[in-house]
Amino acid sequence: MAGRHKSDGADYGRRSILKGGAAIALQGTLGLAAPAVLAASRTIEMPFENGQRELVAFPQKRPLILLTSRPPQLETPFEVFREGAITPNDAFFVRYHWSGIPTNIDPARYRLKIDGHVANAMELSLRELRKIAEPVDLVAVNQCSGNSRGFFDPRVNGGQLGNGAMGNARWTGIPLRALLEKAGVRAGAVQVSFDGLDRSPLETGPDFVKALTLDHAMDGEVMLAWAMNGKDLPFLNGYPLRLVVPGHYGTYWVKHLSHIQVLDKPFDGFWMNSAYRIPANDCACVSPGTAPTSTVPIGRFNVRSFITSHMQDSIVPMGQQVVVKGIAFDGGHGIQEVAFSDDGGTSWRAASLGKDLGRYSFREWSIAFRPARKGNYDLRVRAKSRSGETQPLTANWNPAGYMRNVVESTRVIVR
Ligand SMILES: Nc1nc2c(c(=O)[nH]1)N[C@H]1C(S)=C(S)[C@@H](COP(=O)(O)O)O[C@H]1N2
Ligand SMILES: [Mo]
Repeated sequence: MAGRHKSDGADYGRRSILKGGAAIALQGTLGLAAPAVLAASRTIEMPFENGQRELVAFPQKRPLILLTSRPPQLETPFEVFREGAITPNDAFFVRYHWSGIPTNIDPARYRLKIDGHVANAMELSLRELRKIAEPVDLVAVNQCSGNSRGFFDPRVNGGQLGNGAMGNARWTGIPLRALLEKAGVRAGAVQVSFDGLDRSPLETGPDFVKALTLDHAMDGEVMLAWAMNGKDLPFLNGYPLRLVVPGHYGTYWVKHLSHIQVLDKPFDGFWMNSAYRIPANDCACVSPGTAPTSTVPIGRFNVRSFITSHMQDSIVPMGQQVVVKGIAFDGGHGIQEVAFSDDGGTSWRAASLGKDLGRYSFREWSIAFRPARKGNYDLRVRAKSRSGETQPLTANWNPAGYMRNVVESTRVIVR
């Protein structure tokens, strides 16, 4: 599960954060100029081979697990999920594909363009956009398709992520539907595409553009969001505006949104046609080491659950009651039940569910655990969604390392 911290003795973390804080006094400026911002404070060991990572504080972020710095790709240290059901903005993971990310956005000059198969093509300022509809709030998990990829066996290419490429936040914005209605979708429209301000540094690199079916885009739940947990979006999470696609993998949650196009034929760009595709079967899986014969674009999350109160090899006192806690979520049906096992999955009992923040949110759970003997215990949790979907006991495999949701095992040591 989550890694262990190792101090390298030099505590640059605090200085980095202060420098970062000063550099981003202006909300719309990333402030990556100061090299000290990138000073590593600690390292962390992910529990798989070649898992050593630096913890680095980028602007507006506490030290996070560094995958790459150009573009910034940062994973949330798993311990953060102990802080509660909402992931703090400064700890929320960051994922980009191209290094050509915006570093300075003037909110007064920012415009969102909507055109294509519409009656009224428009360019809207943030102020105009906010006036289109009453703001809505939704708590929803954002999770990268490749979250937990580092655990795949056999190993697969791509960012070697632990379980921290996910986060849960309260998003504020307007329904995408309101904008589409204002623009007037014309008969014959089938899809809507979304582009942000980032670009490939190479001319040959395909721009990061994603598409949704028109029905999905019009479902009233997909949001144009400008706030996260009551604050402006952190720059690296898509300031000043991003798409929120509840229950769907992060790849669709386009950041620094700049251009929405209504299409009268299916979008055929690289990031829909070649990337982010899964085997076209129920488990989105193939036998390890083989290639799927047909694929479809990735869609909704499968169901997952985690223990957050106890890390691998935590010490638990014998004969005393401790409370084991964690989180569960799925692609939008909501969590029906979370089963807990302290014997490696031989016997299970139901955990209590915490406050319901909505069917797209992390759902907290907890259960009492009183170990009667000394030694190692293999703790497991298995969530079931309201649609009856549950987690597999052995991991599914696919070549891109997407959608891992095997029942996790956390070993604790009772003394
Ligand atoms: N503009 C832009 N938006 C993007 C991406 C990107 O590369 N560029 N990556 C997507 C992917 S794959 C993920 S997982 C999410 C991650 O959101 P976050 O960086 O706010 O955590 O952003 C999505 N939106
Ligand atoms: Mo992603």
